[in-house]
Amino acid sequence: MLIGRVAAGKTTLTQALRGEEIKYYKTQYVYYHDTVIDTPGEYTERRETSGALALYAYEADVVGLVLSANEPYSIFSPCLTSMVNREVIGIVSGIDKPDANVERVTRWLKLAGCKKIFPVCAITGQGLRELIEYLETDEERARRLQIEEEERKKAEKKASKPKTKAGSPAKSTAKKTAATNKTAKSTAKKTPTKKTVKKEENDE
Ligand SMILES: Nc1nc2c(ncn2[C@@H]2O[C@H](COP(=O)(O)OP(=O)(O)O)[C@@H](O)[C@H]2O)c(=O)[nH]1
Ligand SMILES: [Mg+2]
Repeated sequence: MLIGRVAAGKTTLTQALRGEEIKYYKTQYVYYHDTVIDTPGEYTERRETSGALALYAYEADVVGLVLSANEPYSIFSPCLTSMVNREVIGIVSGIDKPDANVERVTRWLKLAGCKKIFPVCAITGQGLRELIEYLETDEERARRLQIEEEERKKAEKKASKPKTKAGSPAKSTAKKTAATNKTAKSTAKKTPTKKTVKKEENDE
């Protein structure tokens, strides 16, 4: 379950983790996807609703505190994780931002009590693999590796196929590029994380 203030990057990260097209969507309520629970930033920010997140946290295996790399301050209070009876990890989002200060945000998440911190960029995909590998179960890992191996073999076979017709190298290159894109997309789609990030919080 992902929690964090408005615009921390929770929904974009949810889309990236699920291999979906990245597009802006304002989170209206708590969304239960198969492997990720996305929450509205207002729930974290507002005292009246932050308590509700503690209840939603019971639905998750892991809670992810999401803090953008360019935040000027942290909304997560020190030792926050001690109030959560689920594992809490830190996620530094938007590490690609020009004014990112990953080191400072990492410190804040550690101060909140997070032992594992994942710096990520949902737009470029940087750091997502580490996060997915950490959250996936053994069964999911085995399935992902199998899919990746199959995709690799397919790509190898395609690359080693002798060209039957002379000419049109541009066309053949274009085809390979499309295949590569498709492969990446399909691998991401078939590689959901199961452990979800769950939240808790509430510093009342
Ligand atoms: N540069 C950059 N922008 C991001 C990243 N993640 C999210 N954003 C942008 O930040 C804005 C808020 O993202 P969103 O996922 O809706 O935040 P949420 O309110 O926490 O769900 C959107 O305009 C996203 O495009 C990232 O990793 N890098
Ligand atoms: Mg959102």
